[in-house]
Amino acid sequence: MRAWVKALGLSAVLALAGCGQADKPQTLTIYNWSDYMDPALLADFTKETGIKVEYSTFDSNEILETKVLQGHTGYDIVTPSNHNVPRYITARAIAPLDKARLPNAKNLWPEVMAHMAPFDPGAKYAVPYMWGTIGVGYNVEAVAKRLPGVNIDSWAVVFDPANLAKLKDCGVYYLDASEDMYAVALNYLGKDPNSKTLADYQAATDLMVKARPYVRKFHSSEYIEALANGDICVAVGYSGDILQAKDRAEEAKNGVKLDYVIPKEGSQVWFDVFTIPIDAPNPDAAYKFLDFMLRPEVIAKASNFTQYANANAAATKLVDAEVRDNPNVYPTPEVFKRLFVTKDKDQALMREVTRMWTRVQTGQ
Ligand code: N2P
Repeated sequence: MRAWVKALGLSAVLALAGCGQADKPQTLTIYNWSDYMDPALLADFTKETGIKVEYSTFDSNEILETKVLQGHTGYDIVTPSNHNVPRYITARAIAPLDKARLPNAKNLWPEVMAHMAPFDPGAKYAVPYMWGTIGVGYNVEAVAKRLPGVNIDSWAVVFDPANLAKLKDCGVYYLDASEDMYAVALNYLGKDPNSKTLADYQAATDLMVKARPYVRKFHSSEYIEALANGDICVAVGYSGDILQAKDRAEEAKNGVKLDYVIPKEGSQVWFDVFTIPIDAPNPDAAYKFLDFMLRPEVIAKASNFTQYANANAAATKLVDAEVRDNPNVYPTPEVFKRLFVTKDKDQALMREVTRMWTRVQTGQ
């Protein structure tokens, strides 16, 4: 050993050479949907592995996709929905997975994997996390007062201006998520939710432009609190989010009674998946986290917290009965018949949808 190495001491030299990583705590950077992770699980992961988790959130696929397709996100894990994945793969924005590093993938539910197959052939890029539906969350009493005798079982509650006019004063929110909103609006109009015909999107735009004066806000996560504390009475939202709102209101004992409905005309079922960006700074930590989340006892806790179904067959029996037996979380085969999957759109159609969605939001 040279004299200066001896003088500095070996560990200092290793640190200078960038080999001293063992002393430095590792970091895992996760970008996930809001209200979508039990913080206790992140703490458990850190306790077990020593890997610190930097966790941040988004609330729409559109926000996530813009970032991920640009690259250099600094994230190790991101969580798009099924219909976004093909565009991520084409853009080479996410890395193919080394399955040997995910032994717990054996627990995944074959039926959920079959739904994902068209989006990620061979399950090469994505590990399913949670899945759920889009529907209507509503304040039972406030809506009954304004729409007496009306069954709250149709998309007409949120798309028909005659209903909306009566609900305006108590507050209606729409998701700020163009693909999700077009899918359910097209379906309500009796059109293919995966239509590639611009005239169909035009008709859905007209429908939502007419509804817009009665919509207080387009937002994809604030409706949880707003419903729970009685600030609004109706929201087009994601199943588990609305069920979380219902729980928050019950815990607050504020007299707000909420319910969630998957309208009779049918709705979208979506699957959110963990993926690793191609330039993830710490893919090793990402693999460790993914395999941790694939443990049945871990993912069951995640579902208990989020009120979304997970994609782990071995976990179903470990999920709280209250969550597992709720058809708004785990839809029965009967309910499933009404659900459709949104397919991926090419960039040209995406551009049109984004342009029309701006019209909906601005009313012009
Ligand atoms: C979580 C919403 C996730 C559902 N707040 C959208 N795919």
